[in-house]
Amino acid sequence: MKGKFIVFEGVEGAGKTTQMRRLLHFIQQKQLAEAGVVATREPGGTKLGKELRCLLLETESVELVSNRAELLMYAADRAQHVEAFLLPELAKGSIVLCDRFTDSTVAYQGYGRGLNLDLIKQLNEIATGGLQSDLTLWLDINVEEGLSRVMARGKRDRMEQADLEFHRRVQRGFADLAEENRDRIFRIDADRPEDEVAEAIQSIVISKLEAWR
Ligand code: T5A
Repeated sequence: MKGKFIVFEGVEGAGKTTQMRRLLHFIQQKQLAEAGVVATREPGGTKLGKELRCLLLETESVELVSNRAELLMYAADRAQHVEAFLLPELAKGSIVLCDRFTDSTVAYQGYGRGLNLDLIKQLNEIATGGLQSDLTLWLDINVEEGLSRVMARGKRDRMEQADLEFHRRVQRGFADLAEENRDRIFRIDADRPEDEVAEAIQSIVISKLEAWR
């Protein structure tokens, strides 16, 4: 089996990081990945990406980041991530788990910020060179519930501080993407206890891994 690319998507506080970590351990424990499994994220999956992540998410930027500058910074992070990390890992045959990818740009910069969706699709194509996920797990949660989890954790970053209507538009973006890409995007009800969400994800991943063999 050649490498497989599994992406976690969803609004703030949906549980992506928590569930990606759990899936990583599950795949390792059950020895489901012959050539290994790795976890990464966007923004921030490379050295350059870490620098961009700080610039994108810090709340005390030297100046207001414009919507188009923000879009291009996420694209630059992705282009570097694809070339320096994702493609080499997939070429080795690894299962690559990734916290956010192209659908986040459509949802946040397209639906959230209101930038042109066709332009974003073209930019995603340039940044990825055509790389798409084999499976995207959309952790679907009520926006208010997700934000309240984030708030309970403490300090919020620049994106998390955006108003509620912004996050609702982002949520609509993920819902539309799931509708348009039924073969690739699987919806998970993330408004449940952590263990239940983990079991739902494991069962989808196991059946996908069998189908890919
Ligand atoms: N972005 C990103 C764009 O705008 N465009 C892009 O193209 C890309 C790639 C990334 C930001 O960048 C934006 C989107 C984001 O705003 P980030 O810090 O990576 O920043 O943001 P998130 O990915 O949203 O990370 P969060 O940590 O905010 O959310 P997660 O990862 O979904 O949630 P997680 O797992 O950290 O859990 C949050 C809290 O909830 C608890 C956890 O313990 C934690 O405290 N929790 C649960 N509580 C109850 N029940 C459950 N089932 C729970 N699961 C987790």
